Amino acid sequence: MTALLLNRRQLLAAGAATLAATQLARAHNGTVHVVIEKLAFVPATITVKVGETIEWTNKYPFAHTATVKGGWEVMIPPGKVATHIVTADDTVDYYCRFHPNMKGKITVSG
Ligand SMILES: [Cu+2]
Repeated sequence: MTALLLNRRQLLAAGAATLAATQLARAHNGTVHVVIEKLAFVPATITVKVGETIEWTNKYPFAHTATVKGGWEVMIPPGKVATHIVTADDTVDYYCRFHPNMKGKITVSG
């Protein structure tokens, strides 16, 4: 049983390494900019490619987040920029944990 679990872990680790290498190969340093304006993500809907960077700029004196339910979360402090590197499974809806009416949508293409 333990050995089986270990093997599964090793398999998962190998898979993750392969995925990381694939993403690295496909990365093309593109950056997609989203600005937080008046409690909204602008633009609210973006289309991105695997390996690109999404960069949120928060010009306001409130902290915001880009939160994917059951997934990742990026904290965007006041006056700061925060980033997330796009992975293949990032076709998601996201919102701000502090202001749930702030909503955005990411579509991964290609
Ligand atoms: Cu917010």
